[in-house]
Amino acid sequence: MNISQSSEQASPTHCYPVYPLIDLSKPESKNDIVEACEEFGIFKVINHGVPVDFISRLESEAIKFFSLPLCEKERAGSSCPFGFGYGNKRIGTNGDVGWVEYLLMTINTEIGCNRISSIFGENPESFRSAVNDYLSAVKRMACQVLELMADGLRIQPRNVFSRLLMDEESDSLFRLNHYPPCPELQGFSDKNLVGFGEHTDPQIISFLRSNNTSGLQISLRDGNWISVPPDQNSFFINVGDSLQVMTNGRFNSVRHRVLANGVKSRISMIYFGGPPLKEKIAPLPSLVGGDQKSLYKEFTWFEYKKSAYKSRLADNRLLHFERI
Ligand code: GA4
Repeated sequence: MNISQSSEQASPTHCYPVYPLIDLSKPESKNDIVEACEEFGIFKVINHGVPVDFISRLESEAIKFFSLPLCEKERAGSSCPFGFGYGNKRIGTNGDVGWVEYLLMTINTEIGCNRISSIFGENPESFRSAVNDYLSAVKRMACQVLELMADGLRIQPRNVFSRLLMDEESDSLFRLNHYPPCPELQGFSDKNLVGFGEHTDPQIISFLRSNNTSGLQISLRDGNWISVPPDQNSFFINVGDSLQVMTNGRFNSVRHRVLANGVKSRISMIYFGGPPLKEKIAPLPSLVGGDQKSLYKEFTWFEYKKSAYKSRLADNRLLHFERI
């Protein structure tokens, strides 16, 4: 791919060590989580309880998969309208491109499972079990984090957010991304190539883990971009649009992007926790009233997802759902 075709010129970045670090083994972390979601919409967690072995098994499966010849990876490609399966450079279905290849999987449906078997033609079982073990541990952590969040916001019941991800109809996704090193960037510290363009995640919350290669950046409220130093032993958790709505704008669905690297491969794995399709998303009653007017119209997750998949990556998807 030609750099000049694929890279939108990324705006200048700053590198402050600012994003919050949360230790999940400390019960008082609930207040820090709320503060982090208000201020940044992203935080890093340690003592997350996801076994190192689950992480390294999945990372090796991912490396094995991305090392296959293109034609074999393409066997996991899909004709599904939402673009599940293997993807290369094209992101979504509306013309976005990036310096990335990926596997996108639904989690709770048969379709997701069937695709996994077609993805690892030779060895589906080891791949499937690596994904399942990893996801069951990440979901446990997700539940803990979302309940701490409700506690920190003083909202009852404390499963108000976590029940949406634990529901057996939860519309959650899992994504493995591979950002290959781009030789044309080597030796040019001033050149940027967009791996995955700026966007917010439409779901409730996302749990990202990567290898030790940099690339992730977040946009601060003032519009400046900052780099998030990689940490392969931690998780980065970010607020999605649906959680921004449920908290009536108190939490910030963080705009983020990934820049490609000239030398090292970046591998990331992201669990996107989404609600069931029929779930109504609206500001929680306890967060509106008095001075706090509801900022968003109610919508079902199905409606929001449909509108998100018609948008371009960088669009502000919540605009259509704001109350005027
Ligand atoms: C961003 C978050 C997830 O990666 C994703 C992405 C999806 C895709 O890659 O197909 C979208 C993007 C994401 C938001 C707007 C639409 C849909 C690409 C795109 C242009 C899987 C998701 O759910 O929304």
